[in-house]
Amino acid sequence: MTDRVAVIGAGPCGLSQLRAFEQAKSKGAKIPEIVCYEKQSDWGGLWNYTWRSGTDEYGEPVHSSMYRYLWSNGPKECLEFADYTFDDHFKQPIPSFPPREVLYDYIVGRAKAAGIRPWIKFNTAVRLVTYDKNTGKFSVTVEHLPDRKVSTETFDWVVVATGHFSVPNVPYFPGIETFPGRVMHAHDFRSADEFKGKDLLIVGASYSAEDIGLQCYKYGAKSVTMCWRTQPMGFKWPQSMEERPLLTKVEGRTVHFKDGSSKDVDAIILCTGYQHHFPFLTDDLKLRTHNRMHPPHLYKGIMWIDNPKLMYLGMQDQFYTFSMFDAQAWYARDVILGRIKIPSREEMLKDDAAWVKREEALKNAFEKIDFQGDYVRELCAAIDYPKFDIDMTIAEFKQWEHDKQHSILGYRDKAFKSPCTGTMAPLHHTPWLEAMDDSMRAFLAVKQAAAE
Ligand code: FAD
Ligand code: NA7
Repeated sequence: MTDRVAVIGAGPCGLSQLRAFEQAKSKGAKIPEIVCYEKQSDWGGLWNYTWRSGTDEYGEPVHSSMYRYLWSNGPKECLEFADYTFDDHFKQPIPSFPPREVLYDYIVGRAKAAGIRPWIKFNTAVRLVTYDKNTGKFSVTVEHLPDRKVSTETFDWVVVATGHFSVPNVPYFPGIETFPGRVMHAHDFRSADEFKGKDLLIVGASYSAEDIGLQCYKYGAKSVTMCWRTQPMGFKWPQSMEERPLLTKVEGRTVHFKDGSSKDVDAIILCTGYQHHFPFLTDDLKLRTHNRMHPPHLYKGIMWIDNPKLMYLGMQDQFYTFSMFDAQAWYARDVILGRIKIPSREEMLKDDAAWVKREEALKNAFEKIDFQGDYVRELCAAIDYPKFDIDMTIAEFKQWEHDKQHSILGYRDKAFKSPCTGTMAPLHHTPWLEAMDDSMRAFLAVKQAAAE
C-alpha cells in the first residue's frame, strides 16, 4: 500500500514540502499520498496578511504576525527559490527589498505553477497527533472549522510546518497593568498609522523591534524608544529614535529603565519574540526550544531523533528562509522516498551534538550566517535541488549586515545579484523611507519610472 504523508501547515515550509514531492513526481517518481492540513482559508502562512488580530472568524488564534507596509528585511536574492527564480516569476528584474505583497505573489506563484492546491485541506486545524508503536503509524485528528466536523486519519509520516513566529512571548513588567495607553505584542501590530504623533516604547532588541520601530518612525511617530535586555542593536538611529537599557517598571504614562532614566510614552509594543508551540503534539513528539540556529534533537535540523518519521521544517532562527525551507523539504522528501537512509540513533545524536556545539560557540551575526550557509550547503549536497551559489548568498548576507550598520534607514535601497541566475537587481525607483505605497503595482512600476 502507498505510504501516506501528513503535512501540517501550508505556509512557505509546507508549500516547499508539497513542491518537493510534485517535482519528484514530475520526474517520474512514485510518490506517497500527500494530505496537507491548513487552518487558514488560504495558503502563504504568515505572508497571508490579515487585518484581524486576536481570534479569527472561528475563534481560533490568528496565525499571522505580519503587518501592513512590511518590506522584506533581507535581500530577496538570499531567499530565492532555485527552481523558480524571481526572473521566472516576474519576467523582469525587480529590486532587492520587495514589500510583502510582492513576496507573497512569488511564494504562491510557484505553488500555483506546481498545481499543488488540491493536496491542501483548508480551514482544517490539526488538533492531535499521536504515534502508535505497534502499528508504526500516526493518528492525525483534525477539525474542519466551518462545520466543526472532527475526523481522524492514519499516516506513515508527519511533517510539521506550522511556523514559530505566531504565538507571542509576553513578559510582565511591574505596573504595566496601570498603563493608560495601548499595550500590545508585535504579533498584533498591524498598522503604523495608529502611532502617528505618538511617543512609543518598544521592548526588545531584535528584528521585530528594529522593523516596527523603523516603520513607526517612517509613518510619523513623534519618538520611538527601544529598550534591550542583553545588548542594544546599536544602529545609527535617526534623531527621534533611541535605545535604552531594559524597562524596569511602569508608573502611569511614565516608563522607567534600568539605568535610572525614565520617559513618558503613549503606547508600548512588546517585541519580545515568539514561542515554539505545538499543542497538537503529544509530549513524546514535541520539540521544545527557544528561537535558535540549531534547535536540538532534530537530525539535520529536520528529523525528530526519537521518531524520525516525524519531521519539522523551518524551526531554526532564520537568516535563510525559503531556500533553506526548500533544502529541508527536498531532504525530508528523499528520506520518505527511501533515497536517503535514516542512520542509527547514535549517529543522529552525534551529528546533532556537533551542530549544537558549533552553534553554542557562535559569537556574532557573521558567524551565524556562515553556520546557516554551511547547514544549507550540507543539505543541498544530498538532494537534487537546483544548484545555486551558496557562497554568494553568504557574502550578500554579510554585505547586508554591513549596509545596516552603515545606514539603518538606507539599507533597503541597495541592490544585490541573484545567486541563481546572476541577474543584478535594479535600484528601486523610490528610497524606502519615502515609499509610502507598498502595493505590488507601485513597486513593480520600476520599469516605467526608469523609462520616463
Ligand atoms: P508560517 O509562515 O508561520 O506558516 C505556518 C502555517 O501553518 C500557517 O499557514 C498556519 O495557519 C498553519 N498552521 C499552524 N498551526 C496549524 C494547525 N494546528 N493546523 C493546521 N495548520 C496550522 N522571512 C523572510 O524571508 N523575509 C522577511 O522579510 C520576513 N519577515 C518576517 C516578518 C515577520 C513579522 C515575521 C513574524 C516573520 C518574518 N519572516 C521573514 C520569517 C518567516 O518565518 C518566514 O518567511 C516564513 O513565513 C516561515 O514559514 P513557515 O511555513 O515555517 O511558517
Ligand atoms: P526574536 O528574534 O526571537 O527576538 C526576541 C527579542 O525579544 C530579543 O531581543 C529578546 O531579548 C527580547 N526578549 C525576549 N524576552 C524578553 C524579556 N522577558 N524581556 C526583555 N526582552 C525580551 O524575535 P523577533 O520577534 O524580533 O523576530 C522574529 C522574526 O520576526 C524574525 O525572523 C523577523 O524576520 C521577523 P534578548 O536579546 O534575548 O535579550
